[in-house]
Amino acid sequence: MSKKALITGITGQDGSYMAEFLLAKGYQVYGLTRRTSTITTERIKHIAANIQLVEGDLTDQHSLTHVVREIKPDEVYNLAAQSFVPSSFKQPVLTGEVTALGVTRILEAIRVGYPQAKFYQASSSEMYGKAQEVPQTEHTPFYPRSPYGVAKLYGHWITVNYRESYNMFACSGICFNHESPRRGTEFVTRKITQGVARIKLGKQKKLLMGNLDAKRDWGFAGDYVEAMWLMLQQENPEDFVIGTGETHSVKEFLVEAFKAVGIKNWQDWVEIDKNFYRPAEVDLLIADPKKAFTKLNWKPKTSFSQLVAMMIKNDLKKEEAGV
Ligand code: NDP
Ligand code: GDR
Repeated sequence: MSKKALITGITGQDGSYMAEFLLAKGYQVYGLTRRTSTITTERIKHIAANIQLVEGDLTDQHSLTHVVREIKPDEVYNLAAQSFVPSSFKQPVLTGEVTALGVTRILEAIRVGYPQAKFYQASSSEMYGKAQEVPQTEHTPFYPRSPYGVAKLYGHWITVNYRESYNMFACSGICFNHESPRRGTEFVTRKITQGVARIKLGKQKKLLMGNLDAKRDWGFAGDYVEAMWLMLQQENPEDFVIGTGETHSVKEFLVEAFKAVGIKNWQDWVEIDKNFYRPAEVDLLIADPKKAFTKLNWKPKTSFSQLVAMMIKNDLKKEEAGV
């Protein structure tokens, strides 16, 4: 009998890669989607025939309990969240409801509905925020700098708590930034690759940016879903830092993207707009992924320049086709 997996956030970047990955492993894949007035299944339309969508929302306990009871999944990947840091400053309470309390709701659904399910929580390097140590390991103290980071920290600790209180197989991947051609266009990498592609094609004149000095450890989302799966295949539930161990500034990403389309004078096209600055910034993130490298035998396969090239290629193609 094939294993059953339930993915929350299946319509998002990671959810779509996770669904592809699990289908390739022979899983029956179920995806939680919420009711919206416009279609949100763009990222999974190529696999729609092979997955089953079920309706629910992280703010609605009954829907989650019902879905877990019905499916009895072997594995649950909680990838749903209000995941955009600037929106968390504008909607801090909603972010807490979804990104923090939503984790308790899905854990409760598992506890009462099917406690033998293994649970993966999408924790974030944003929990390190004003980083207390460089690079960041599983033991680095947390210091979140946004309502999003604070909400993720709650989700992280409630996962630890359910593991310790109820002996559930529940663990977290503390994932550093991971990007792809499917990244939302509001996040900095995709905003850059889309903007640069449009500039190259003469469709855009300026790219308005915020803080170019922030540094992030950027990897490819397609590589990271494998690490998430590996965590649930371990004998015991443990938390892992997932990242590349390399850091680059937003400016370096910009330079690399303009270089990829053959534009040298990138400064001529970029303008700083203070509206894209955040009330509190996370200046420097860099993972120490040694534990994942050794215990999970996982390594990222995509380099920084390969990632930029992949995203630029995709955006050039999309912009040329006018989609
Ligand atoms: P996305 O923003 O692309 O996707 C978020 C998903 O959550 C979407 O499917 C969205 O559905 C769903 N969602 C939002 N609110 C609710 C709700 N109330 N109920 C049910 N579903 C909801 O995020 P990513 O794929 O990039 O990230 C996946 C997870 O990993 C998130 O939890 C994120 O916080 C975390 N993370 C991401 C990192 C990254 O670099 N990408 C790094 C570390 C952690 P809809 O389509 O309907 O909006
Ligand atoms: P982040 O990602 O906040 O790290 O969270 P984002 O791409 O939004 O920002 C990265 C850095 O770039 C700086 N920046 C800009 N950011 C955006 N969005 N737009 C701009 O114009 C801009 N200019 C500069 C930001 O200030 C920041 O320092 C992502 C999300 O996926 C989270 O859900 C996840 O948990 C973390 O990564 C790890």
